[in-house]
Amino acid sequence: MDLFTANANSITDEHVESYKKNGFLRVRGIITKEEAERFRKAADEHMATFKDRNPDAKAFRQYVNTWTDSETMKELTLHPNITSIASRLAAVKLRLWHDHLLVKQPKTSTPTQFHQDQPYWPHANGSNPLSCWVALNDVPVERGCMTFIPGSHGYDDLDRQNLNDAGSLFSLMPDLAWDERVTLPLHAGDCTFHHGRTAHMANANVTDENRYGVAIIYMDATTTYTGTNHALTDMIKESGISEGDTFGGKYFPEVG
Ligand SMILES: O=C(O)CCC(=O)C(=O)O
Repeated sequence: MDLFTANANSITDEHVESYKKNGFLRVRGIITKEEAERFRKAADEHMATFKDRNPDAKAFRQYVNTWTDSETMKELTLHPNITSIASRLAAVKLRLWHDHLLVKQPKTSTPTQFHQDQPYWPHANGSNPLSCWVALNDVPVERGCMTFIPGSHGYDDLDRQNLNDAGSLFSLMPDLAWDERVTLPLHAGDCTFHHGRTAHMANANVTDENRYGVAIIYMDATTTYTGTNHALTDMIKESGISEGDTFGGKYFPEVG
């Protein structure tokens, strides 16, 4: 079921129940098309200014924590429509984990294969993390929208899966290969929310335009650092956070 909204006031208990059961929810028009276009332009500037985190990756170009480098992207990452709905869905106090701009380039990008996000994160003591994936241009199936496996957030003990390997998730949990899959195309300004353990993938971009998505990730405010290495290790250390500490400080603000 979709939510048609500009803010958290329109979200009903039914939407929350649907998110809890399936592990994802599509929200139409979480930002306006005009806002999406402004953020898309800021995304282009960002790509022209900053380095791709992993230039050898084939699935997408990735820019982590755009919000700390760009005042415009910060407006998106801390957008009240997004943080308020995230808080309502998670039903716990949240803090920002990080954002990342994910751009699939025309024709050359490969699919982002099925994976769960949470096994990638150096997190303990938080079981309600979620991502908001906002489309900054129209993202039909052919441009690389996301597909989800309903209920897969119930698998909370799987090892990290390889998002470049189509068989990785299913080698760990063969039953999931036979479950329903839900593909959710997005117009510019729409988004999907997904739980940190909901299995998801995105198709290759076979169109002539970039696919612009920004994933904004929130974690329980109680989340502690496991000490494992991550793209954000420098920011974690700079914040004075050591193994076993609760996240906090300027890079990990409470939201909602
Ligand atoms: O944008 C993509 O291709 C994948 C995004 C993703 O895996 C995520 O936001 O968790």
